[in-house]
Amino acid sequence: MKKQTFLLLTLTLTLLVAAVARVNPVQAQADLNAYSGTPIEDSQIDGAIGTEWSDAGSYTGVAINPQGTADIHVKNDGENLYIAIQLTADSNNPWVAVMFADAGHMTAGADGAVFGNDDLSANGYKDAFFGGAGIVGADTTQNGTGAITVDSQNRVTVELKKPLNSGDSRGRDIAWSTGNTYSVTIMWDTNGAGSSGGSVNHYNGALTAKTLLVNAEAIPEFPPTLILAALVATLISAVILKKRGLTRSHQVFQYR
Ligand SMILES: [Ca+2]
Ligand SMILES: [Ca+2]
Ligand SMILES: [Ca+2]
Repeated sequence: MKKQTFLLLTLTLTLLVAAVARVNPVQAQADLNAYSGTPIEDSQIDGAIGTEWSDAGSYTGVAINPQGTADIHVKNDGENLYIAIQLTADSNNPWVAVMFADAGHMTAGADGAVFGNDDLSANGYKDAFFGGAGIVGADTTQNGTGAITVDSQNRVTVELKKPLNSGDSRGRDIAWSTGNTYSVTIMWDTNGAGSSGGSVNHYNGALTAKTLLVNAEAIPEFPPTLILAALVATLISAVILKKRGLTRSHQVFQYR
């Protein structure tokens, strides 16, 4: 290998390492990072995940309550918080709830988003509040938009658009701001009290909460230096391969 080629390779590798380091900035670790992103229209809160979530923080296999895991997308636009949750239930009539508080059984005074609860909104969303174990009510002033769909495989999709600060203190609505981390508890139920057809009770098991960062920053972009470094590396490889190829064909010619 020529000295110049070696130097170029070294430079390229250095650039690559620097670029990769930029992709993973050191920051406070929250379970769910609600990056700053483009607003989602109310009409796209329809219980189907589309490209409206492409600039969200996306997670797979997140443990939820009382059992199972979910795929989750979260972002904010400075005015609203957006959450999408996909899980597989054991019936086609579950309810799903996000409690905007630390882990607890319907913590008194906590704000909530409830989906598909037969007592509140059988196939839809209610802005709600919790009043302690077993007590949940719909806010007098409904804020935000939500949707729930359940397919033939009991795959449940929930989408929520909720004001970061609606000003509705009676409905216990969150008053959140960007740059801060908060707790959320995600739960589901299929064995009664607003659900049916399954055996999962949200009371069972130890409840766990997730931390959620309302990030003022957008999701880090693919750095231009990384693209440049990759292009240079490809070019060098191509040149080396071409040289080797020429040498080989020359040798073959000599053996004839
Ligand atoms: Ca949607
Ligand atoms: Ca509320
Ligand atoms: Ca409200």
